[in-house]
Amino acid sequence: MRSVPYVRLLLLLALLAFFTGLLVWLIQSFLDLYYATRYHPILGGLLIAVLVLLLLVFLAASLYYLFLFRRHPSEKASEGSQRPALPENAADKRLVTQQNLAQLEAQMAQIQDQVARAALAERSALLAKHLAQPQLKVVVFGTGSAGKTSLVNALLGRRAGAVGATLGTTEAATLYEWSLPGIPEPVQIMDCPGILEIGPAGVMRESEARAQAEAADLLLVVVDGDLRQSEVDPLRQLIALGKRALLIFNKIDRYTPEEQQILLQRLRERVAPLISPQDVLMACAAPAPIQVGSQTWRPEADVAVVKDRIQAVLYAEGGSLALDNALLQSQQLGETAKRIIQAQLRQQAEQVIDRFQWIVTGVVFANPIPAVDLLAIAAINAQMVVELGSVYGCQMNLQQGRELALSLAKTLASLGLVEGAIQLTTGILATVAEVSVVGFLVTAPIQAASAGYLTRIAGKSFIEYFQRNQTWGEGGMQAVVKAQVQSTQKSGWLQDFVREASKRIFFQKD
Ligand SMILES: Nc1nc2c(ncn2[C@@H]2O[C@H](COP(=O)(O)OP(=O)(O)OP(=O)(O)O)[C@@H](O)[C@H]2O)c(=O)[nH]1
Ligand SMILES: [Mg+2]
Repeated sequence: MRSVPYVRLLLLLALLAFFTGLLVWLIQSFLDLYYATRYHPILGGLLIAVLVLLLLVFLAASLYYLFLFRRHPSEKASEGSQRPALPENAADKRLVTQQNLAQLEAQMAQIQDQVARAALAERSALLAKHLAQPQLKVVVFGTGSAGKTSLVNALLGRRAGAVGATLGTTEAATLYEWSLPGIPEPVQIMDCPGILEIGPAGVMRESEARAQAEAADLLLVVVDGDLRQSEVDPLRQLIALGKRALLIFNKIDRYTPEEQQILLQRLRERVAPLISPQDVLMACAAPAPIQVGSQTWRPEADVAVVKDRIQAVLYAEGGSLALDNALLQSQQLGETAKRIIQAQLRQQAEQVIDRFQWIVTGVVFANPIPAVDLLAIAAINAQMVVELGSVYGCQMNLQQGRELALSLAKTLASLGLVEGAIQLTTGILATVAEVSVVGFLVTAPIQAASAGYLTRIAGKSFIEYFQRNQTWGEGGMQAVVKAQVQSTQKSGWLQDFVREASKRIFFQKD
């Protein structure tokens, strides 16, 4: 990957050298011409004028491309920053969260899937409740058997969850009330299943743990040794969401004091600057029993440093952590609702396309002509455009639909898609039909199936157009159409369609 910029630079230098050579040759040629014609009153002046004009055009083109190049990075930067900047003060955070929740109400009204709508409504009501009466949720997150449950038990001072030497002891996230003196808000602590475990059950548990971590006000990330890169990555993602985290180095009784210090230092370096050094702490949540002669001594858990730090963080930042979290949750709920609505609209739009592709196929089959008639197809597609527009909330009349359908038909023709469609459908029909596919008899199925296929490509392209607020994007209509052709061919849709059309229309036995 790193070699790409060098290759580009070399190419640029080679091009520059080439164009400089061309320019020198051009100037030389002009000078030769000028010397040859300098005593001619008109020709000499004309040559100078052409030369000046050419130079001006060259200068203008260079300036234009320089402008494009300079504009590009800033545009990219604005695309990259997907997350909107968070408001600074508490009142604004609260206000934006409330606005997001109000917007969510409107989004939910559009969702037809009752189950999805009820789930969103429940989460939204819970969030509104938390906004009115803040609660603080501390989520314990980390790899399997790192001692998460042991830490929760030690912090709560009771045996709340089951502890075991094998991975996957905790199968579901569990929430406990935690009375922490000095914190105004009620505090809860959640024990999560471990991450990075193999097998389908492990993957499911991990996704639950991640979802819980995303909803945390404060994260306790538990490790029992050096952090692996695979552990740093999820942590990085959570912190990028704005999560406040403490890193707990547990099971320190397994190391000598010198080893503990070396490991602690290494952990602090690994997570800097995501987590500051004072938030990387050592703990001994369930020390191993020690055999002294015939006696077994069970040392006490030591999590005092961790508890003190949690208290200090929640006391100083609890209110703002809860607000940040509520804001994040409200944004995520909005994004979820948006995704559901988009999928719903796409499904409705697909139904429209489905209907029109069969209408076009039927009409063309009933009125076969020697060639695929794009104008006739466009006339029917005009109505499809109007209906697709209305799915995406864009009211247009039949005339506007006709214009769009016509310009798309022209693009289909210019891309050679009509010939392509005929070739493809002929090939498929040859395998589908029992009779050999030659002669006039099969012209109608070929024309009809091609017309149905082109209607689908047109319809799918229009979905993209309406989804992008009635624009074709950077590559224009051609790029959208090409992408639809590729994805339709990859999906094997045409084979199924021709087979289905053969059964339903072309070769139906009645
Ligand atoms: N030596 C030592 N062992 C510990 C310590 N904390 C936990 N353990 C042991 O580590 C093992 C795993 O502990 P758990 O608390 O069940 O770990 P977990 O992270 O909740 O594990 P899962 O729920 O399976 O993901 C148990 O055998 C604990 O006794 C510690 O501080 N020192
Ligand atoms: Mg556990």
